[in-house]
Amino acid sequence: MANRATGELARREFVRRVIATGAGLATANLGLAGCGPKVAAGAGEDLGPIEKGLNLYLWSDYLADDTVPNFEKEFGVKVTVDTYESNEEMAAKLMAGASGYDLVLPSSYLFPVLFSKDLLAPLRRKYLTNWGNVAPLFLNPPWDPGNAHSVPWGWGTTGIAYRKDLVRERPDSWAVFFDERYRGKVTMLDDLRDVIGSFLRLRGRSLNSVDPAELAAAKQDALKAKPNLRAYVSAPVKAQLIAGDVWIAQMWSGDAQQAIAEQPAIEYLVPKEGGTIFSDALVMPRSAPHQRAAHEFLNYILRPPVAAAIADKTGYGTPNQAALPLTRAKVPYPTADELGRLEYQKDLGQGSEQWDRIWTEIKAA
Ligand code: SPD
Repeated sequence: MANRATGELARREFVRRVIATGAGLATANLGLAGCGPKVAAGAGEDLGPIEKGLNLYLWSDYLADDTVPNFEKEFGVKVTVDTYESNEEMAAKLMAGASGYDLVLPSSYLFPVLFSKDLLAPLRRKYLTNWGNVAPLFLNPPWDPGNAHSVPWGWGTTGIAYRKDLVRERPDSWAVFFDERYRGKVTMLDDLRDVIGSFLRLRGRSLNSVDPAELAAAKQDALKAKPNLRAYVSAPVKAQLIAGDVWIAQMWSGDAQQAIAEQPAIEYLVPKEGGTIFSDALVMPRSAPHQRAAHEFLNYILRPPVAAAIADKTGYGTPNQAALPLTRAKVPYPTADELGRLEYQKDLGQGSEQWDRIWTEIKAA
């Protein structure tokens, strides 16, 4: 199935582009002031014996095939996995009171919202004996001081994947979505932050802008692109790109690498105007019913071979320093300088309503 050699080449190209584009987590301006957690790392009593079940709520296509089966076998725990396609879908479910989940996997910009609703339990570091494998870049991030509530899972970028056998010119600008030659053959992510954010970047604006005029312009751009789009679609676009039904797709880097592994004619790039860099991390809701099993799972994914297998299967960068030499692609971490043209998504605060309204209008048009 996967063409490993070509996949590795494409990954190196991805890394080269991240490196050519891409500020350390600790220095990134994430707009998180006043949004921090209320409890310090390691707080809480002992968790007791491991439970028999574990309920995960994760982004789709973000596991290696053997991650869950091997954990179930070793720990005698039955794991259920529900998946989602966007941070907003997951947050809506948690905020509506979904209570059975033990671990969920938000991107960094969602942390202030989850903290503001007091949804996250502090982690007991004493159960995380493999914590020392986390790369320094992912320690003490601004969105979770002291990593008190999260274990980093993966990082990546938002860019463009395209079929180089079907598209003559390299689509290295977000403006490609205006090109009528590709009508019906292009898709954008079903994700308001990435769609509106990319048109803000096209005009040289921050992808976290809450300026009404800048957002109005981004909306107009999105409406201009919409007639060309086959759909707003996230992870499921992989199959359409592999089949050649879609030629150009806004995609997350790892999902693009998964498609490249199946179809070597696909290439991934970060547009010249720049784009998103994201970091996703596992967190435990306060309502988690299986907290000891959750900690065992967190410690398990901190094992280098487990983290390496996840990175290799999913195409996302691993925050696990000890796993890096075990991965086929050995994706190095971006430096502060390299991150210059990439931007972390921030919580939009009061601006969220404006973004939501614009997104609803775009989708309804
Ligand atoms: N299939 C896994 C996708 C993970 C994407 N996470 C971050 C998205 C940021 N907009």
